[in-house]
Amino acid sequence: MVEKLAGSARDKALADLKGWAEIAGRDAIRKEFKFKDFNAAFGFMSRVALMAERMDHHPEWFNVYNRVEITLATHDAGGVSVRDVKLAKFIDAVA
Ligand code: H2B
Repeated sequence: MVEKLAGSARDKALADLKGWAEIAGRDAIRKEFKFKDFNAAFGFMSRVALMAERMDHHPEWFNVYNRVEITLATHDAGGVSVRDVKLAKFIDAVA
């Protein structure tokens, strides 16, 4: 089972991520993405969805037209783990 990140390992991992913010009152990270239109937003979501399935690690997300809000947390660990950091980096690479 994956452990949630803590201490200096957590600080270092989160410092590597650009634009991802910790959520108040919950151990999770969040970022908002804006695209040209719905087609671009949904194309992005499709690429993330395929990777999420491959990783068996899934985002919590909300889409309205060209805007996608993504929250990442590892439910099995009750917080942010290396899996979230890995998925966040993939998401940033395809955005
Ligand atoms: N996604 C996320 N974000 N956290 C999890 O703990 C998780 C998941 N667990 N996707 C996976 C699926 C688990 O429920 C299945 C049974 O492997």
